[in-house]
Amino acid sequence: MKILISLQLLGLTLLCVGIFHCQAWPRYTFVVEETPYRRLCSTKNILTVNGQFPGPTLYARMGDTIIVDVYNKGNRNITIHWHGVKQLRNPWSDGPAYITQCPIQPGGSFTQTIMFSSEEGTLWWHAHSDWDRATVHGAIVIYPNRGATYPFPKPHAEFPIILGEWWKEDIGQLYNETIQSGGDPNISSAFLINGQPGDLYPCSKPDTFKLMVDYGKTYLLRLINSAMQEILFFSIANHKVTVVGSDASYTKPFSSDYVTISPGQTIDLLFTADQSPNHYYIAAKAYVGGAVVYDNTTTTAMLQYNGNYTSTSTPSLPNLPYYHNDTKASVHFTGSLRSLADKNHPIDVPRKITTPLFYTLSINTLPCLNNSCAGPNGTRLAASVNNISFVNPSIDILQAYYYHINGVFGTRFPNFPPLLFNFTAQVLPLYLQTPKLGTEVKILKYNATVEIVFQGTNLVAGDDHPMHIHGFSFYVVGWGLGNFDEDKDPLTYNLVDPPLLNTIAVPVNALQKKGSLPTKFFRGLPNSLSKSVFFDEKMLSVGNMSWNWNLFPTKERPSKKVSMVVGNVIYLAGKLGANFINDKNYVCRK
Ligand SMILES: [Cu+2]
Repeated sequence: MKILISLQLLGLTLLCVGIFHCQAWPRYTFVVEETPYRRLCSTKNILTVNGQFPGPTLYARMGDTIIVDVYNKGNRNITIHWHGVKQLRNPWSDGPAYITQCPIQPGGSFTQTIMFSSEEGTLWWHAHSDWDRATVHGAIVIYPNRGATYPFPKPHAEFPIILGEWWKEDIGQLYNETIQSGGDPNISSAFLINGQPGDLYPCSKPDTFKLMVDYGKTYLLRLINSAMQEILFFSIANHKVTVVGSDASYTKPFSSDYVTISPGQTIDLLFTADQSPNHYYIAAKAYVGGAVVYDNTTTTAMLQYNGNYTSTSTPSLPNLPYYHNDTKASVHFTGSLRSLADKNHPIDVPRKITTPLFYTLSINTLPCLNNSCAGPNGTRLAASVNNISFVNPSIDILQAYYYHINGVFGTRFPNFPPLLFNFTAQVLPLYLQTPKLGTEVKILKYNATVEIVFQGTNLVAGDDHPMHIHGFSFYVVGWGLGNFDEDKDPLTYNLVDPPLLNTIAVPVNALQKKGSLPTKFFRGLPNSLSKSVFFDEKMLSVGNMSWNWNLFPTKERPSKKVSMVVGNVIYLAGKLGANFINDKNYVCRK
C-alpha cells in the first residue's frame, strides 16, 4: 500500500509516494497589495501581486502541480483564478468568487493548488472578483514534459506579451460607479503591452516595452489578452507571425500579418527577425463589431534588433486592420485556427452528442426606479443566456452544491431559449428586452457529451461576445451568420481538426443590414476523463456586455471516497463586467 505524506520543507512541498519517490512541488507566494504606479502622467494606487504589474509569471511542465499561497493585504475582497487550467478533481482551488469560493477578505489568505494535466503552452492567472483582474494578472507558461519537445523548431528565446487596459481612475471606484449608474463603464484611457502604453500616449515614451532580438533568430511570443472589455488586433511592423498554439493547445502553424485575440485568450506566435536591423513597432488596438463606444487608442512596444546600425528616426507602425469594426479581418483570423492533430497531439472530437444545448446571448435592460439609470431610456443594462440574468448567490455555489445547502441555486436552467423569436431581426419588440433574474444551474449526467450552439441576439445592441469555459477546453466546430439552421449548419462542422480552445468570441454579424447575428457551435467535452458536470449561467451585466459562465462537476465515481468534489469548475468570463448586485450585499459563510 502506498503511503502519502505531504511535507512543507524549505519552500517546497514534497509529495512522497512510498519512501523512495518524492516529488517537489514548486511553491509561489502571491501577496496582493496596493502599489503606486505612474502611467499617462499621473500616479495612482493599483492592486498588484508582489508589487508587480503585470504580475509574476508562473512556470510549470505539462502535468505538474504547483502551489500558490495567496495573501490578501489589499483593502477589498479578492480571489485568484487559473484561467484555462483543467484542475481535474480540484475545483476548490479554481478561484471564481461566489462560484467556487467565498472571496479572500482583507488580511486573509488561501493556499491554492494548481493541477495541470493536458495543458501545454500558455495560460494566465487573474483576479476573479469585481474588476480587479484589470491589474491583478500574469502569465502561466507550461513547457512540454521532460524529454518532450515543442512541435516546432526550438525558438532562440521566448517572451510573454500581455495586452492590457488602463483606466486613469481607480478600478474599484470605476466598478462601483458603474454598478450605481446601471450604464456602460467609462471607456479605458489606454491599452498596454506588458504594462506600458507606448510611444503614442503622453508621458509614456521612455518606458515603452522593448523586445531585443538578434538578426536571423526565431522567437516565441506568448500573447495574452488581459483587457477587460476589448477584442484586440495585434501586429508587428514588417514581420509576419506564425501561429502555433492557442489556449495551451497546439495549432497547425499558419502565417499571418496580424492576430485577433479575445479577452482571456492566449495565442502562441513564432516570428523570425529577418528584416534589416532597425526598430519596428509592435502595436495593438481594439476590434469592436457592435455600435458601442470604445477606446480607439493604439498601444505600442518596440522590436529592436541588436547590433550596430542607425535606426530610422520614426519607425513604421504595423498594418493593423484599418477599421476598428473590421469583422471580416477578425473572423478570418479566428476561423483559420486548426488543431495540430498530429501523431503526438491527437484529438478526439465527440461524434455522438448526448446533450444538445442552444443558448441565446442577449443584452438586456432592467427597470430602474424613476427611470434614473444610465442605460437606454433610464434603464439598467443587463445580460442573459436563455433569458436568465444571473443573480449572485449568498454563498458560493460549489459549497452549496457539495454540502446540499438548499435555497442557494435552482436546477432549472433551460436547454433551449424559453422564447422563440427571430433572434437577429433588426427591430425587436421592447418587451423581449427584460430578462428573468435567477441563480439557475443545468445539471449534466456523468459522461455527457455536450454540443452548445451560441446564438447572438439583436436585443438592445448586437455585439461580439467573448465566451470562456472554466476548467474545460472545447472544440469549436463551426460558426456562421444569422439564425442557426439546425438542418444546414451541422453539415458544415469541422470534425477533423477543429481548434481546442477555452475562450472564443461569438462574433457580431458583419452583415448587419441583413439583420443577422452569428452563431458559434461548440462540441463536446473533449477530455478523456469524462465528467459529470452541471452548468451555472452567470450573466453579469453593466457595460456593453459581460459574461460569466460556470460548469461544476458532480461526483465522479461516487463510490470512491474522496475528500473533495471531483472534477472541474468552468467559467465563461468574456467581457467580464460588474454584477448588477453589489458585492457588499453578499454574506459569505466563513
Ligand atoms: Cu476560467
